[in-house]
Amino acid sequence: MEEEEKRRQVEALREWFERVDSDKSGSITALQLKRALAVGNLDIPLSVVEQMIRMYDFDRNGTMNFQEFVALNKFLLQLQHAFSDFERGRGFLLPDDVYQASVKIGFTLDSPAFYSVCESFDKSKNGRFLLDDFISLCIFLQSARNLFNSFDIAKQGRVTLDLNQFVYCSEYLSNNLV
Ligand SMILES: [Ca+2]
Repeated sequence: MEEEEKRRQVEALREWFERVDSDKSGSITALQLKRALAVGNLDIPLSVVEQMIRMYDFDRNGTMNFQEFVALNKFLLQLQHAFSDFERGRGFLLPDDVYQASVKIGFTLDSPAFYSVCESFDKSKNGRFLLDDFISLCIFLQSARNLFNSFDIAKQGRVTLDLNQFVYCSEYLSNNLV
């Protein structure tokens, strides 16, 4: 039964993927993905969609094949569930909910760092985070974490950067800001 359910989900994903892949190239571009998300009422800036693709572009060809898309979708579902757990029927999260939801996903930032990042993703500057704001924020946190881990080879939760590396990181992360 569970197998059957899984198979159906993959099939539905495959159908979605093929619709998004409008030129039938077997992979989807950032622009195609952005448009498809917009159809689902998610207004995600192109820079963030590009980052989503970079995070799961395992073969590094700049686009998303079905397998890569399945991995990305898994992460997006996790974000969606965390969002639903804390939106309490309002359709948006307040900064404290965003904090709790992000802890649930596994981000463990101290409050000052967290609230400062939070502020930059509050598009409408009213302290309300819609699902697309929340996704953009989490994509930023996740790519910051990936970047950090790539330097934290000894896994000590701490990195030493020289100026070149620092400039590289700043550049890399500022591309992910909305
Ligand atoms: Ca790819």
